[in-house]
Amino acid sequence: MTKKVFLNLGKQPVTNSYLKNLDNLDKEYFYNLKVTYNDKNNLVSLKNFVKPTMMFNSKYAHRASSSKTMQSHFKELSKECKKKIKNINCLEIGSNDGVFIKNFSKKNTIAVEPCSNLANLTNDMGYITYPVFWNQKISNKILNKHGKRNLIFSANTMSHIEDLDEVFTSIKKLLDKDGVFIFEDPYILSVLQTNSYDQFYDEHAHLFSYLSITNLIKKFELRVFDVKILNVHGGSIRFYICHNDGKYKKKRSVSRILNIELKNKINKFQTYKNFANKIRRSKKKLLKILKDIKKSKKLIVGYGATYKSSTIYNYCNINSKLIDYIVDTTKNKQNKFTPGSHIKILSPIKGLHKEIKYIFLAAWNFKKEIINKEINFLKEGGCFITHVPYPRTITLKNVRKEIS
Ligand code: DWN
Repeated sequence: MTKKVFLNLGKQPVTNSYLKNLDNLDKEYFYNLKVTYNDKNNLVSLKNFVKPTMMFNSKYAHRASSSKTMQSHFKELSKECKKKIKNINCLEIGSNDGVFIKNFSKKNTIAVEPCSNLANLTNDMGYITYPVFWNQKISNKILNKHGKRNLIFSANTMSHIEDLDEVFTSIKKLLDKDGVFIFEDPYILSVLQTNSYDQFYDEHAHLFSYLSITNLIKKFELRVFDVKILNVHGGSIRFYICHNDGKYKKKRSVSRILNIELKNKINKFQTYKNFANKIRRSKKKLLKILKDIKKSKKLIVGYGATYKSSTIYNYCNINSKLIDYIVDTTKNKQNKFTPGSHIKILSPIKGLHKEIKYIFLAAWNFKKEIINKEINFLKEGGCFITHVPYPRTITLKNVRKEIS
């Protein structure tokens, strides 16, 4: 056995394909979302990959700056990088709306972002941004034009790239002798521990562990010298990578994380099968909560038209009969419909009013930020519904323990 399917999340649409209207639904694209575990390199990946241009294009909706949590997260990291590396010349792969690079000088920073609407944004901000997918061609171009980089950074992008060998081949060439490649993505162990199966969708071609990344980079003579577990996006992992002969000493965090992963058996197929069973139960429980509320004809509003929630809605067959509509602060998602599930997206100003008593926390990864912002909703008798780590309701009575 090498790659084996452990989870089948059914027919799923392209998560970024928000619909302007509900005409021509027969043209909507669907693929089978199945998740595999590879026992040769411990990597968790999708079985069927969606064509990158279908996901990442000039209509890309997600704005990384849309949460305060993420803005301060990247600001903190930029401070850490400035302490660690002298005279930074930075490259960011997948720069979105510039939430990370805006903390660095325009002179020494380069970005690569395949969604041209986002690349236009950071080019307008004064950062050279190449509007292309990351591959050896663009890497060689940067090498010839701008030289080697002593900081290569990427957040929530490595997990989006199907061909990881291509990534590490190019990083090996472009990274300065004592340079650092830092990247962070959702952590498979957090997904297993919190039953957050919605981290599986078209864009997340892979979900990483320390074990899988060390297995993947070995042959490129790269090594992980530090690793951090982060709270953001429901549990992420950040890798600090250098050349095998780079100056960085291996930190204690590395053996600590390895032990945690082995203790949690992330190298055993049975772990993934157990997870899949829990997900089937989670689906039933969530549907029961929503259907019980609907019996009393109350409105249920989704909070955040997240890409993640597309997996929940389509896997659990949730449509506008269960979730009346969704609110989201992102302007270019508003007044559109979610892919596959066809639920209308409104601005919070339009959609959040006194009559609403039930909110499904689709952006559960920002639970603390959202609950703090919407505390009056709870004070007025409102109730949040979440599925992470298990389906339940959050009221004023139990909110403290939820956000502490
Ligand atoms: O990797 C990815 C992550 C980082 O971002 C991508 N593949 C796509 C995207 O995934 P997502 O949509 O699941 O990410 P978020 O960051 O969980 O999305 C949150 C959504 O909720 C945004 O559309 C903004 C919205 N939101 C809101 O309306 N009010 C968020 C907050 C905090 C709020 O207060």
